[in-house]
Amino acid sequence: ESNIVRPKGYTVSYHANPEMEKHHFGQTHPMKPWRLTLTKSLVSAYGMPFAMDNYNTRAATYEELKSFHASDYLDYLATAPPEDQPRDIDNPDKEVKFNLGGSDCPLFHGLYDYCSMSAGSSMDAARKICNKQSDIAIAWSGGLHHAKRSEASGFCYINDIVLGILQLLRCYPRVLYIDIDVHHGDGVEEAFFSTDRVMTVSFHKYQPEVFFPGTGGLDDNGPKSEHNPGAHHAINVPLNDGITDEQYESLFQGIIGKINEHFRPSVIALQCGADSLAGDRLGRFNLQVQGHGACVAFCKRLGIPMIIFGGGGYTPRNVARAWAYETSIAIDCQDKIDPIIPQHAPWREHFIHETLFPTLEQILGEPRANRNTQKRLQEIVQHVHEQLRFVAH
Ligand code: VJV
Ligand code: CA
Ligand code: ZN
Repeated sequence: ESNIVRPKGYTVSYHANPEMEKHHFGQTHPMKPWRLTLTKSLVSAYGMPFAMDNYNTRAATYEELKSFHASDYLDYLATAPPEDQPRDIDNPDKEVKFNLGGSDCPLFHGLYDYCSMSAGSSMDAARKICNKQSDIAIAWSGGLHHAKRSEASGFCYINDIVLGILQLLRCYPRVLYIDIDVHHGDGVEEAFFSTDRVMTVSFHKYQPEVFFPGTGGLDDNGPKSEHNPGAHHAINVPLNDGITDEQYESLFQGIIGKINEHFRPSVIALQCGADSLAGDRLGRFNLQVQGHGACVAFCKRLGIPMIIFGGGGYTPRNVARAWAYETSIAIDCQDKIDPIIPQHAPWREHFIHETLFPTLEQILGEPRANRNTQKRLQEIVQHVHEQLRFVAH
């Protein structure tokens, strides 16, 4: 597509390691690394790589991973026998301790390579932002927001976001982390609980006991002790099933706009989990590609350097649509691309409906009931604005 050209005045970079996509969590596991291949094929079919710097990234080293993770955890991750191998009789307690080997976080072949490739792409993106070689750096293979220092959780083993933000903190005073995955970004929130240099904001479905991970209530704003500079720097936006584009956009703009004024971030880290889209296998929202993308567009208009991560997303054709559209927003060609998916796009048959923007009726047949009242959404915005009175920079 010759109409896709480099944006004027700023640089967008795309960071990926094609080896990562070849890993499998298991036949019916919801996480399918292959969705990254589908995303890249759409991005390429639209000619978008011509408008970006494309980096084939290396895996993160053990030392790089150690800037957040504990070495006993990394050692076990690197050496644990895959599920179909004989069990490790010397370490019966380690799988339990590190939450490895259950159905959410299986020990699959090449696990350590997969993890270090995801982290490598995200860290490369962060470094290009630090060096000012890039203004918007895209790492769709990252966004694994549940991983803890010494524990795997919710399909996440290595927290590439925390590693990326630690890079950014070397060169920028304040980082705003925004998470639009349908799940709470608990791992990132916890990692930066005690600093006022990172503000974390997660929008998610919240229904403790029923929906993973069960944290991220409205009043969860960071430990409230006297001497904790990180108090009030965790913002949570707990939502119910069925939220629509219109509601989500107004909530996002009301909250992120205000946070931008008060916190004055020097850089944004945006996790774009696509499981908040309608029709996701695990998600419960009614967002369309347009509404999801509007969050990216809003952040871009703030005119601050930005890293864009992937995250969840369990209906691969919808993940690829959203992330391809969001790539087009980054390079400012969203109004030039044809909504009809190009004839020559590989795997075009996966995109039933053949458009980047299927309607809710096309996606769901019958839309999911919306359990979010305007009154509750206004209370949430009110609460966030009150938190921000404690935040001054
Ligand atoms: O709800 C949970 C934990 C359980 C224990 C494990 N069983 C399978 C499910 C209930 C309490 N885990 C969540 C984890 C969601 C992780 C989301 C990750 C992200 O999008 O935020 C970022 C990448 C959960 N929900 C659904 C499943 N697990 C699930 C796991 C499976 C599965 C079906 C559903 C694992 C294997 C197989 N099917 C074959
Ligand atoms: Ca979230
Ligand atoms: Zn998720």
